[in-house]
Amino acid sequence: MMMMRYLPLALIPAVCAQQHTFEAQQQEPWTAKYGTQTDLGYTGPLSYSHLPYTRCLDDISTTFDIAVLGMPFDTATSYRPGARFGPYAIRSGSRRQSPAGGYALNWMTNPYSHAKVIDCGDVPVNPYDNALAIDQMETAYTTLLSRPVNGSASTRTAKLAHDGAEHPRILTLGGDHTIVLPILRSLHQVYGPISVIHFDAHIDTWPAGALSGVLTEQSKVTHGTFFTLAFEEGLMSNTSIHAGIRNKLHGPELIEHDEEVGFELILADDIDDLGTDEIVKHIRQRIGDSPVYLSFDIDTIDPGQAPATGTPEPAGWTGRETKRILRGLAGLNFVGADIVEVAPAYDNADITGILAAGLADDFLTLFVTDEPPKRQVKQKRALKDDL
Ligand SMILES: [Mn+2]
Repeated sequence: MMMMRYLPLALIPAVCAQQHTFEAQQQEPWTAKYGTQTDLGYTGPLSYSHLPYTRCLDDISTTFDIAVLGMPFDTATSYRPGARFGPYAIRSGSRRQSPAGGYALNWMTNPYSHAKVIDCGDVPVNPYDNALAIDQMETAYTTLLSRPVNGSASTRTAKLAHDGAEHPRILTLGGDHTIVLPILRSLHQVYGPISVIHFDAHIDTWPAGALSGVLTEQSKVTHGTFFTLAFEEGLMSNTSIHAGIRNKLHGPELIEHDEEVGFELILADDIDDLGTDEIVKHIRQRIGDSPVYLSFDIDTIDPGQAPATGTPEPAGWTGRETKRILRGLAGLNFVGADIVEVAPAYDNADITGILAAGLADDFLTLFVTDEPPKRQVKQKRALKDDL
């Protein structure tokens, strides 16, 4: 492969012509000379990691184990809007990813080789009526969740749902964080109350109406109140956990409320005292064997590495630290995942979209692996000896 890269172009037709004799005469010139028309990293229609793209809401004939689904909704944000372009930005950031080149050294596996993963496109979310949009997102999620799994031989499936069936897993590309409310409503129909691992700079458990001030039924539903609403609706168990929190509050009473909503708190600063391994242990102990949903707000990451988000907070975790924590969570009973709040209008050189795509690949790997990778790290001393 590397040799071909440096082969003078003029030689390629001659070499190929020798390889293709009778067969070549039966084929069109491109195929005869160059074989398959493959997409390069920077070419082709845009889908997540160059996966097959299907409008799954219409097409009931395409089966899958894992669906990537966009929810371009951003009309319940408190500060900078723009996450409706999140699915586009994450797909664009994934252009150098592909199933063929998906082997991750730190995971020691390729998630695409374990399951049939496809890009199901975007829910055509109404941008003028939030109640309608939220119903559309729930309906779309339930539509895909109800489909039979493809059943690829080596797929690790989530434990059977309380309806006794296996269900596909959906990786959702947001959208502002409000999209989790319709997702939890849909998952509840299948799994009952579930735990949530919530990576975020903010707790997102504000009391209903705390952000909007004026209490109308719709203004309660925002990207900072959705967990409170989900808990009040009985969608979540009381064993959820936040990770990466560092927002300021009106007072400590909001943390009491956060506990009532079912969350334990891991602050961004805790990584300095506990380290990544202890954070992993905390999360695993909290979740146990429960069906668990992974919700990841890109503002978990320091704005220096992920500036393109609606409510950036300084002094967050790095991409590398976060990815290490994620690998430690392999084997938990993940029933779905999302990455939200990517708003590319505020990006520089696509860095947020590229990082979000890399994190999304880790979520896919969490769906198909049974335990954290056991990579042997060369000891410093041994490394020194080699030199
Ligand atoms: Mn959030």
